[in-house]
Amino acid sequence: MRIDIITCLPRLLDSFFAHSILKRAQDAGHVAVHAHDLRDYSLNKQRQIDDYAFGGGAGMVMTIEPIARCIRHLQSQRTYDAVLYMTPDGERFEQKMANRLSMVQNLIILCGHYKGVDERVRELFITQEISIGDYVLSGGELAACVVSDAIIRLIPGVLNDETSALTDSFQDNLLAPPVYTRPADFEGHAVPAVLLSGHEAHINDWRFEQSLVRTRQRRPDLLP
Ligand code: 6GU
Repeated sequence: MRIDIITCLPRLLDSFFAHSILKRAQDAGHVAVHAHDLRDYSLNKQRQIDDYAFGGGAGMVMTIEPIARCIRHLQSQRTYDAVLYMTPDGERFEQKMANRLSMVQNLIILCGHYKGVDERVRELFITQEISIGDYVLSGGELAACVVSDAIIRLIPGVLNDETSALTDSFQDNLLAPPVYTRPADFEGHAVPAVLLSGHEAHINDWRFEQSLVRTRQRRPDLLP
């Protein structure tokens, strides 16, 4: 998979992709992430990428030309399966969407800033608008990182058995069960005995039951 992220703050993305699973996924060739500085596509001497809103009002609007030039440049190199725009008024990002996006080949993610992008960008270039929740971030970069992370870890081969995505919360619309490691007793607080029993069927039953309990308590909206 290839992910091209269009942003006016490319350096903001660097450290996020330079560690842990996301770094290993890139090193192993499962995914290539490229950040593109929108200002490089401005024809303006000041490398300007925003302007005052027609009709007045506070806040700058990101202009269409640099975005169009960047997206068209990328699209001249390869075919993209989706062009995502990160925006608080987009469709809410959920695991189902991550699963679907993890199967595509080439992805563009456009990060918004200021009062957003000229509406014509959305009409002409964007195939899907995504929000990561009902709160407002200063820019789409963090949201692009969130979406990329959720997608990349689902690419076959990125996770090993130990980190398998199959046992994640939400993968079966249930929250994950509690987990424990050594010591078996911490200051009188013992690990549930069933986990030390070595009885795999009992352990699986217990985990499923705990998933149900946890989901009922914390996220009853996930249950049918
Ligand atoms: Cl995708 N962008 C911004 N700026 N704020 C958000 C968001 C995205 N999703 C939730 N809040």
